[in-house]
Amino acid sequence: MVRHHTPAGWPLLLLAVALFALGCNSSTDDPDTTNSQLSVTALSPSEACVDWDGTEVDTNGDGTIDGSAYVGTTQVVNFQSTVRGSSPDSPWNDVVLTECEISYKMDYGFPPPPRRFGVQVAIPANGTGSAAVTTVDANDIQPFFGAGDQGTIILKFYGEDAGGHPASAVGSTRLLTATECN
Ligand SMILES: [Ca+2]
Repeated sequence: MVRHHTPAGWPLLLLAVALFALGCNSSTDDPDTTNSQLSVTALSPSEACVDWDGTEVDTNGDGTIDGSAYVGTTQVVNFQSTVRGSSPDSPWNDVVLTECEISYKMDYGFPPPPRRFGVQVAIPANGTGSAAVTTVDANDIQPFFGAGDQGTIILKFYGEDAGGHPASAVGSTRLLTATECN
């Protein structure tokens, strides 16, 4: 069944447009942004070590070493929430981050492609949270990294607060290559 627009719907639409315009005019409090300011306080370990030559392994089980296995790099990312405004500890300012985007800047040479994947990090208002993140994918090691390669990994996190306002956090870590990582 097709519904036709009637004039009765217009006043409500105009009111909605007016309220939206009013909200945009407020320079001190953007209604579309969370009051929780998130910062990445530290990564552990602080640098991403890439074991560029892998570990020699017996891939077919015949007792002789015939290939290399590569292990990705995992780091724990720590977050701190700092809430602005009158009710800093309100649960409405609790944030859940649900997506991580990682990109690479190499000092020399080509970087691996950026990666985007889901995470689940809860950061209470004025509290802290943490998540283990694979900062270097094992599959990227052989094609992109060699001896002496260095760069920077940029981590961007996206989510929203309990009121549905978008929230984000940005961090970075140094990428170093070695033949053995702890
Ligand atoms: Ca190695």
